[in-house]
Amino acid sequence: MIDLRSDTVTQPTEEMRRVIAQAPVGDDVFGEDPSVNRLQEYVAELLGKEAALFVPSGTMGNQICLAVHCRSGDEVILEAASHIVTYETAAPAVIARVQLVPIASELGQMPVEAIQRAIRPPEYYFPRTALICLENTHNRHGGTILPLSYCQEVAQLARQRGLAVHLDGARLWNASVATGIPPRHYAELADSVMVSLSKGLGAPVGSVIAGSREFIAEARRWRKLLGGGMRQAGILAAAGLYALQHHLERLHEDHEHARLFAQLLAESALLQLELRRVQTNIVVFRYPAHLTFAQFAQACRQEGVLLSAGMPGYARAVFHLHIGRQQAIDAAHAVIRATRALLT
Ligand code: TLP
Repeated sequence: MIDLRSDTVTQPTEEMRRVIAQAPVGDDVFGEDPSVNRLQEYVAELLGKEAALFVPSGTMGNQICLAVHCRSGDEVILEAASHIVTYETAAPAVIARVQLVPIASELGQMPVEAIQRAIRPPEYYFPRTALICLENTHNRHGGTILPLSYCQEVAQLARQRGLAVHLDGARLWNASVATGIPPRHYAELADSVMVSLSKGLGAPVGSVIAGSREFIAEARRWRKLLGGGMRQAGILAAAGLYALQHHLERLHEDHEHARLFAQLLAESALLQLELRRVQTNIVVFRYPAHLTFAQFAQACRQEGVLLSAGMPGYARAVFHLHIGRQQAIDAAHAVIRATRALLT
């Protein structure tokens, strides 16, 4: 079975498992886990931030950042198909107790004028706009990269209007490897950044949030409140650090495989796909309109490929550590075979 449902499905490699087994650990709620501390320092450095905090998941990382930036009742401007809007079980309404202001976009880039219009004037009867969130790469739009110049424009607007910026950088590594722009150049445009270790990098668990020392001190309180204060978490952090040191550069292979897969689907003309969207390790494509996703996915599964659902009418294939070039080719042929069978 070729599993393209997500880059979260990767298993720790043999070497990573050895590193996990040997990781020095301590009680991280006391701040005494050397592996967690090393990872946090490493990521803070990589992102050019004062401090960083290891968190169990990207979702918790995003939610902590929202809670630290906002007071309850504040508004958060973010892209309409963003992960925070779509896949975090309305947590912003429950945890930070904020109101989301979703702005639709083409490739994950909210038009700057639309952001501008969404910022509330400072009248006492309006909600208070507190935060703008960006997602880079953008998952639902197909792993699309927010150009640095666009991020700069948004950051400048935020600064002018006294707003904070949070970057959901679950796949910032992919954006960085694809463009050659170091992660810190994206990160410096945001007040807080969440990066994942458990996606393309192939670590089993965890994300890291980064920001100012003061921000991270407050984030640590929220992490504890949410039950995310872990004890000998070094066994996880060590895997994350190993992944950053050994699996970052290879992400370009995933991008090549995604492109190859997309090109083969596009050539078949049975499936609709916009190649301009294929910028990193994700491929989103339309399946035949008369089918449900479940029907399409089942047919692909029978041909040996697992896919996940994207936006309504779209399937998603994600390339990762365990998918080689030949599997990318085989997967494309299998999806084409499944589609042909469904259409005849
Ligand atoms: N994305 C997962 C699913 O939740 C959809 C995936 O398979 O792509 N931000 C972005 C942009 C993400 O794509 C994800 C996970 C998260 C945050 C949340 O990370 P976790 O799963 O660690 O909570």
